[in-house]
Amino acid sequence: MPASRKPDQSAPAPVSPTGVDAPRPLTGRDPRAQGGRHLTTSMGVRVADTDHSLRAGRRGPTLLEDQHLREKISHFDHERIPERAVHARGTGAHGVFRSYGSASSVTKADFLAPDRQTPVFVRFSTVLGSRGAADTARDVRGFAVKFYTQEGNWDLVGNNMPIFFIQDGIKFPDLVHAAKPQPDREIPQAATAHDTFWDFVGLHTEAMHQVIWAMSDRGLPRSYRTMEGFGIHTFRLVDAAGSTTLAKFHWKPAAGVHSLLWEEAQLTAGIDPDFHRRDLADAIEAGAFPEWELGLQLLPDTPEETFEGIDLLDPTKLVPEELAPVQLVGRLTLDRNPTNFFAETEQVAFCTSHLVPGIGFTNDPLLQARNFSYQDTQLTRLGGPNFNQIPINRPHVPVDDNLRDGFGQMAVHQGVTPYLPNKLDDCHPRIAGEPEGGYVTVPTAVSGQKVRGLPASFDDHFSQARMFWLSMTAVEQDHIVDAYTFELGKCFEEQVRLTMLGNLARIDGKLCSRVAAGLGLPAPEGEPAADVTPSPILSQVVTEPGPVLGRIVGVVAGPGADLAGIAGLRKALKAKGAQVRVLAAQGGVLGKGKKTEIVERTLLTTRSVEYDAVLVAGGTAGLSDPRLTVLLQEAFRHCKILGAWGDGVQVLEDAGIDTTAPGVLLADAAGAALARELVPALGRHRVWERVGAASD
Ligand code: HDE
Repeated sequence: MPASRKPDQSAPAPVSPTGVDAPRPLTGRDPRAQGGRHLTTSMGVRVADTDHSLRAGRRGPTLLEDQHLREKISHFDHERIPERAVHARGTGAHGVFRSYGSASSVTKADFLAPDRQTPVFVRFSTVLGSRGAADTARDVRGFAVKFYTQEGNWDLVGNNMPIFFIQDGIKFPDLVHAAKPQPDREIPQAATAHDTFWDFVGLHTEAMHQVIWAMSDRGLPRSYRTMEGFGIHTFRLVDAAGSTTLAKFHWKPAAGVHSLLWEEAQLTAGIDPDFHRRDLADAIEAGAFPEWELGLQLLPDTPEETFEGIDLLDPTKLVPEELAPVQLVGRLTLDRNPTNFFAETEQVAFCTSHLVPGIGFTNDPLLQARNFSYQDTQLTRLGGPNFNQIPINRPHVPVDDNLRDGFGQMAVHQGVTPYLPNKLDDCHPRIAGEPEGGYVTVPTAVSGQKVRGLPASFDDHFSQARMFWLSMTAVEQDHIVDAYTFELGKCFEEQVRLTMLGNLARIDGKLCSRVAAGLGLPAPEGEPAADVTPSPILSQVVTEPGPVLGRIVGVVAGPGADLAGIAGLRKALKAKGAQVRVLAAQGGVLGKGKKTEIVERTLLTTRSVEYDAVLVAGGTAGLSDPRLTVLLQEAFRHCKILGAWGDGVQVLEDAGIDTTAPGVLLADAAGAALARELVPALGRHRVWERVGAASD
């Protein structure tokens, strides 16, 4: 018998990237995978040498009988699985969903009853890039949540935008073929800025609403923690008495909804392609647990399935929150990083068809196609029909499914009756009626001719795109104009640009003429929809300071820096959930009296994009470095808070920063007064006053 594994006391404690004490646990490992103290073959035979293959003489050929060599190489050869066809690049976390109970009046779903706590696994993703792509590409983000409820798993597979590019799932392969890298040279990676994407969406005007969202700041989230999430489709909720209500699902982030600037996103793609992945993991490790509230827009289940003239089956339309407020029903907290990326984040399989009692589908033609696709895609991606037995996919309730055999079967089933009905095993497993928690589809009337086509109410492709445009503030409109101009400027085919300009003219004349001017093309005439009411809630610009949870404040320090001041600032910010990161010319530890500070970034390893605000500590005067000048100027140009105390002000001035500009905080010392100014300023996210918005 192999001796049980004991912690190696002599090994140095592993250092976590956030400085949090997180020693690797040596207990709790699966004895079937990491059991004993010795290296073994997969058959459990101890290995005597893993560095030399078995050879006929030291200068001779390698022998086929070397089982350890063949197994080691062969397993390695098959270590990769196909990446997801879309949403290949992503990252995940474990957490818990706590229900407020406020949804009990509209759904019998047990996990939404009062005081329920449900474990969850969440995966965030970009859509277009492959597994190794950069996190900050302009793109839609996936927001997929697996709820391990007491009634089985429910997967809410959503995005960070409330609508989609197409109305019927049959077009999804066309959309993705057009948006992915072009098939001849396989470029560009993770970007819509190319001819085939704009060719397709230009000709499919139903995409206009989703495209303007993607061209807005929503396409560049600051962090996964600062994204909203949406289930997009309308679902049908059913209560214990059988009454139904239509509903749209929303996730509201506790950290507010914030984005990067385009230049920041581009720089970040080079400086830290893992920016969002790292941000999520670091926040969880540091105890700044990301949170969202789940909300419902509740809509009467009428035979027309419309609300205020909006067709609820059309996934290119949203219901403005001003018309149907989001009612909060629970809180999601992400509090645990995965232990193994492959086993958990890569192998998690979300399927829109995974439902629990109390939640049902509508006939949204996009949702109906998804219900086929997600189950189907896992068969190749995860190598067969038993992917639900992979630990991350398993429900946390007993399973008895009568499904048998197949690739990767993990269970050793007993008995001879994997069929129903049977008498040989007393009709086991039993069918559960509704009172016993069986999933019963809500009876809904269906009638109509068998046709390929959509209702006429799906024909309006422009009014909500216009609503979105009109709901943006001037600075957000500027960003949208820049994004269209950049993306269409990357297209080579003039007809692609002209078609799109024709579409923009139908959204808004000013938007069209500004983009046309940037492209050096004439602006076509169009007739934008009349009587469109803006929905101001769609704007991300905050007028009142929001929370600063998880925000990063970079503090530039030199050998003589005021370390007591830095420590005080850290304490004040930590109380609000924000973090201080010290950066200096060289790495190591700064020391002054009894105070020390670890340098987490040097001017060589950092850029301004890593910070929400940058301060220069007192006692740093004299620090002069072209990289520091770039860092401070970039932070200023990106409308971030800058600040300094004591002689640190000199460093800002030396870098050419206008210290009288809005959002530049100056203080004599890093006392409470500075923190009092800094926190609300951070909570406003950006100092937009620094840029004169052009669209007014
Ligand atoms: Fe997906 N989508 N999708 N999608 N989707 C996949 O499933 C598909 C759509 C979304 O983190 C795939 O497991 C079709 C809308 C997310 O693992 C695939 C259609 C929304 C994720 C697939 C859509 C999404 C996926 C690829 C049109 C927002 C990542 C791998 C009918 C509500 C989940 C996989 C994760 C992944 C198909 C449209 C969100 C191929 C056919 C609308 C967040 O099955």
